[in-house]
Amino acid sequence: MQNANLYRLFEQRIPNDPDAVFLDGIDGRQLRYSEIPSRSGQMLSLLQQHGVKKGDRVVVQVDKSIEAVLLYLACLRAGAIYIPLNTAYTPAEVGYFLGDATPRLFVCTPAKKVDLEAVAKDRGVASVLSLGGAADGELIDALESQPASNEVVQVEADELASILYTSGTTGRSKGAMLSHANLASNARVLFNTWQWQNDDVLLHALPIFHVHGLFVALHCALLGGSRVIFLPRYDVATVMRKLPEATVMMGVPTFYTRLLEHEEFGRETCANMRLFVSGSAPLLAETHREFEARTGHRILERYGMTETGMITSNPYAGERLAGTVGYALPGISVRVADDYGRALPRGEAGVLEITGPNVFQGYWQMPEKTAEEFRPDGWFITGDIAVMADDERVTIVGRAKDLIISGGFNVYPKEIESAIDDLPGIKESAVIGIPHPDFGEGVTAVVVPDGSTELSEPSVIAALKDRLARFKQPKRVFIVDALPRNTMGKVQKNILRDTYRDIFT
Ligand code: MLC
Ligand code: AMP
Repeated sequence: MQNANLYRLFEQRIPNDPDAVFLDGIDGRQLRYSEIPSRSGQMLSLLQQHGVKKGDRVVVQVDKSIEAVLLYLACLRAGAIYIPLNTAYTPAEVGYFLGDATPRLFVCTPAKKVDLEAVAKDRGVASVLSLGGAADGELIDALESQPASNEVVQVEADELASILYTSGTTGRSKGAMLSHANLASNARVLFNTWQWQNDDVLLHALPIFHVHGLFVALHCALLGGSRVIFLPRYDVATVMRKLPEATVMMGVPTFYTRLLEHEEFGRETCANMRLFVSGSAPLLAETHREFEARTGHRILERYGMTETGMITSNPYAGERLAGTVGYALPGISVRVADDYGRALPRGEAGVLEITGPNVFQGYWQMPEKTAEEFRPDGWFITGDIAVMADDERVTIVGRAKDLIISGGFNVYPKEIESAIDDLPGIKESAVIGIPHPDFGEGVTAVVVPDGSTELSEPSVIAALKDRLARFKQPKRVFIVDALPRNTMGKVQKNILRDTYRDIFT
């Protein structure tokens, strides 16, 4: 029987050249392709020593490092389910994920080990190990003495490779279950659509706890046997310095607006570049145009989400149209539908729905939530509002879901409102996204006091510090007497967005 393990696909693509570099860190550390089987095999032995078996969850909140990628590959090989968490999450937030995922093993950074071990113990997690971005921690110490296992556990196509948590409109995060086949199909389709070349060099500055940096970027590189310039984070000066060595970069729109702000950025920096890809948030048409004027490159915008991986892409060879997200990727079907899942005529705005081999297996232990997001005919409801042109080109024009995207990170207003409403002195709150020159949208809270204590903008922000990850915290807080409501009593967020529209510009 064929083994559908995604690792098998990567293994087949390891270049023959024993010196070919996979991950090339700026700290001088490297991982060669020829080392992947043995190094991930050592990691696999370590996982097995900690009792990790097929189907077990492994939750990981670590800085970006070569070892973090090996840990991902080892989980695939073990048939375990890899669950990466945003490094910005507070211990309170991590506690929720540990309780929900009930992992066999939790891996965290050395600096947070003491705090997080207590959280993990509370949630009944058996093993906790530390791994640092500078390749320190218990996991590194233990790794060197491990024999390299050569096992690649047999899995079926629909068995789970990963769970990625994505917040929900109710404020509770949901774990999107992704199978080996989901990930493999999307990797293949992107590799082909973007015409990946043998000598491509990928500049990787994205975090590796989300679809974009972990799956889209790394999977394309693994299929191409490509060198990856592996930056610990996005820092515009380092990106400027390394871009001339690269041929491909993938980023959120903030990556591109920050480059454009850099005076020296221009044609020379991009002399070797073949492809710039943008996604995770809308790229302004004016950014697209300004980028082309400065560099001669038309950024290729694509659209996707955690539950599905990539859905549409502007064409590699055809016209990359600013403000649009292109066409459904091969093998994926999209429709713009009304509230009942009936396809609307071309040119009309409606909810984008999709089917395809990339669509996830449902939310972890939330069958009702899963059922709510699918039509009876099996199409997944993205919650994005789109228009389809006569030639089937898709433009995202809005969101049916109450969601803010800040610098490519999703923030669900409901979760922030609940945290604010729990603070003393607050009667109610409304959280909105306001246009922000750097982050695209800036999280903004409008708060009504209950009069029991003195409230101020800094006091509200300070009170949220330990409750919410930094990127979710409001950049501005406004104290008002009452929120605008319609006759049904619903808060009119559009009025608030209008009132505060210029605060960041
Ligand atoms: C950091 N901060 C943010 C933030 N990132 N605040 C709001 N939104 C963000 N995205 C906080 C910092 O903690 C800091 O707080 C302050 O804002 C300024 O930080 P900075 O130094 O300017 O931020 P930086 O570290 O440079 O990070 C910005 C960024 C980063 C844009 C480079 O957020 C990033 O890498 N984003 C990529 C997200 C991503 O990969 N998304 C893909 C999701 S997958 P303080 O208090 O210290 O001042 C997906 C599906 C798909 O959506 O289609 O791809
Ligand atoms: P996430 O849940 O983090 O995977 O975020 C997915 C959401 O990001 C989508 O549902 C869209 O709202 C948004 N998104 C991703 N790519 C784009 C894009 N190119 N243009 C507009 N929105 C996008």
